[in-house]
Amino acid sequence: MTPSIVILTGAGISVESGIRTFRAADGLWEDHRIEDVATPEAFVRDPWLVHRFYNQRRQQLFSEAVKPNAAHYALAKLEQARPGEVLVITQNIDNLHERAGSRNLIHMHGELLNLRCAASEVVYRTEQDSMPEDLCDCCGSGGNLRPDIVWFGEMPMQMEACYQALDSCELFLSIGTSGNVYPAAGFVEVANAAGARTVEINLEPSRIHTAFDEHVHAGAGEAVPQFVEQILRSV
Ligand code: BV8
Repeated sequence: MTPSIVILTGAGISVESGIRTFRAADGLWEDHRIEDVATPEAFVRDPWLVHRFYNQRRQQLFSEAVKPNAAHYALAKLEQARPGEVLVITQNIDNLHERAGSRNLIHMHGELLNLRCAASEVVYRTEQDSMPEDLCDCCGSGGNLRPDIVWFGEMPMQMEACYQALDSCELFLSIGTSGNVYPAAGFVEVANAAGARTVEINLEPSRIHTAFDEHVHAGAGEAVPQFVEQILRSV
């Protein structure tokens, strides 16, 4: 059953869970532009810096202060109420959607809790810090493990599944994304071409707000549960 409701989420849905957005950090981390830390070239240039960047963000997930918020729970409730009809595609690499109960979920930019062997492509689940010299079980040597994250200039994950769902959806909901990063920022045009109703829920108009039929400019924690109730009250 192809989902009739496709939901794209970005860093804004996790703000009320205590995770900073890219733009709020002015795109900077330890005085590095995010685009300079989250690239394959950065990893070759300074693997310790890049591992540290992701170790810090991974450890945040285990802090008492970081947990799913009402927006994550509302999307999980919608999926449970409409089995098979809802797909969440998240740009986020945190695990808040899963912890809230979402199951039909694509992490198009990868996951903080996964490492990948660059040689064998084997993916390893981890909650620990990673270091460049870590050995991987598949090769038994060091230096091949990297965050299983899509960096700038790399192809996002499961794009065929994303486009297949977008091509036939009836409702496309974009939540908490500035519309700066492609190909995610182009999803609304695919949904428009499929004749879907397109809605943007974001604190402020995104860079691509004119592409949407409807807009709700408010915090996700308040706006998403309300929007989900509206859907559940309709047919
Ligand atoms: C690709 C993982 C091609 C990493 C991320 C030059 C060279 C190479 C590529 C490019 C280039 N120029 C352009 C590109 C394309 C590039 C791109 O789009 N760059 C941008 C900067 C111009 N894209 C890529 O490189 C992509 N790959 O093009 O591959 C290719 C083709 C064929 C074969 C091979 C390759 C890959 C992009 C993925 C990069 N990885 N994440 C990591 O996380 O460390 S992207 C990263 O930034 C996030 O995942 C997220 O996607 C993005 C940040 O965007 P948002 O989620 O929107 O977050 P942001 O902070 O921007 O906005 C938050 C919004 O929330 C704000 O609007 C705010 O108002 C709102 N908000 C705040 N609080 C709330 C709220 N809303 C609601 N409620 C609240 N409470």
